[in-house]
Parts: sequence; structure tokens; C-alpha cells
Amino acid sequence: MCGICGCGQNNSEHTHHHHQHTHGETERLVKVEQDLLSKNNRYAEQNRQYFQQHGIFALNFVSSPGSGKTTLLVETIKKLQQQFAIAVIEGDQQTTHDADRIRATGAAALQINTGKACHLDAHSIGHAVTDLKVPDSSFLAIENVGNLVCPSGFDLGEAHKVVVLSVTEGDDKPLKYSDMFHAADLMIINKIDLLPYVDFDVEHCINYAKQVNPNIEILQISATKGDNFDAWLGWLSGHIFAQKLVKDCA
Ligand SMILES: Nc1nc2c(ncn2[C@@H]2O[C@H](COP(=O)(O)OP(=O)(O)OP(=O)(O)O)[C@@H](O)[C@H]2O)c(=O)[nH]1
Ligand SMILES: [Mg+2]
Repeated sequence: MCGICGCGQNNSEHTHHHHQHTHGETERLVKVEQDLLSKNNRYAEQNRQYFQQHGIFALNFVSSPGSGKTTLLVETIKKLQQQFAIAVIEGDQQTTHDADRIRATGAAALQINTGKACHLDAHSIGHAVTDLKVPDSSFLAIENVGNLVCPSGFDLGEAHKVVVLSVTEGDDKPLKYSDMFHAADLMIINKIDLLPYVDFDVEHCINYAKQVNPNIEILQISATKGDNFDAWLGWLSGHIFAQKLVKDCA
């Protein structure tokens, strides 16, 4: 992950290395990576405590580019915004396109442009939560940068990582990018309306995902056509209520 590409370092100093690393350089890279992750984990823990105290149910949506994360969020907000307060943090290397799409629904959204970095980090999320003034007892959706590798190692303080896999990407992805499917608690197989047109074996995909993560939950949906969307809304509403209850009973 980022120890390889170096993206967790100060972005302005970011460079890709195309030469062989000496033994000493490799050790230094490993050390930098460990320091970065432990620093990130401390911020993530602070975020997690904040979310628990304020009854905020936070999900970290991860996937390769274009699997349908923003579409899923837009359709979810349209269905649930009368019932719950919803805020969205959008992570992208460039542009505010996704935050603009979310704001068009009326929900509050903040875009974090990560520049060369290929994932969000817990420190930026803490600031974004303050800037967005995320309300108590709300649903906070965090859309990570489209990348099936780097975001897996960065805890943001979320309740769950949700990995979105679209059927155009191939049913073997849970095995090939196993860290991500291991880190996620829910896999959403999206774009099932396209199943008649692609060679995607749903059963194989589910078996591969369970192989790397026996406890992973799985939903199959179409975010654009609405297939099985109620199952997703039911899953989400139940969790938002539960988080709110924990706060109210504390
Ligand atoms: N057929 C079909 N298309 C979908 C579905 N969900 C999303 N799409 C399309 O897939 C494309 C990418 O969707 P986005 O929501 O932008 O995907 P994303 O994961 O947010 O993309 P990045 O933020 O760039 O990683 C768009 O053209 C959507 O209309 C679906 O369920 N079925
Ligand atoms: Mg998006």
C-alpha cells in the first residue's frame, strides 16, 4: 500500500521512485509507513469516540473508480433524508463533482481533494466533521478515493467500511484485492441490472469474498434501477437507529 507509492508523505514532497531501494532505504520506508499508520490510528480513535458520543453513524465507502458510490449515496439520500439528518464527506484526488452531486439533493457535503494521495486519512476527516458541523444522531457517509488498495489500511474512525463492487469489474476482485474485502464489513454488489450483459458469476464472487472474510455481509443491488434497494435502506436505517439509541441511553 502507501509504503510502496509513498503517498502518505507530505504531498508536496511526493515523488514516485523508479529505482531499486537499498536495504537501508527499505527499512526507512517501512518505519515511515508504521509511523504514519500509528499516527492515523490515533486520529481514527478520536473520531470514533466523537461519533459514538454524538450518535453519528459513520460509514466509509471504498471501491475502485466508478463502481457507483456517489450514485448509491445520492439515491440513498433521496430516500432517507426525511427520516435522518445526513452529511457527506467526499474524497477525490481532483474536482468537486461528487460533492456537487450530493449538494444537489439538499444534503450537506464537503469535498476533500487529496491531490496525489490515493486515500483519505483520519486527521482530515476530523477537520471535515468540524467544518461540516455534522449534526448529532445523523448518518455520516464518507466516500473514499476510488482505489481498491490504499484506503484499506487507513481507519477513519468509521463504524464499518462498505466495499462497493460493480459487476463490470469482474467476480475475482475479492481475491485479487483481498485486503480491502478483509477490512470491509459489508460488500455491496452494484449494477446487477447489467448482469445479463457481462460474464460475472455472483456465486463465485460471494464465495471469494467469504474466503477472505467469512463474516462479511453481502447485498446485491442496482443503484440506478432500484433493484433490491430496500434491503440496503433497511440495513442502513437499522444501524443509524442503533447508534442513536446507544447515545440516548448513555
Ligand atoms: N447500469 C448501472 N449503472 C450504474 C449503477 N450505479 C452507478 N452507475 C453508473 O456508473 C457510473 C459511475 O457512477 P459513480 O456513482 O460516479 O461512481 P463512483 O464510484 O462514485 O466513481 P468515483 O467517485 O469516480 O470513484 C455512472 O455513469 C453511473 O450512472 C447501476 O446500478 N447500474
Ligand atoms: Mg464518486
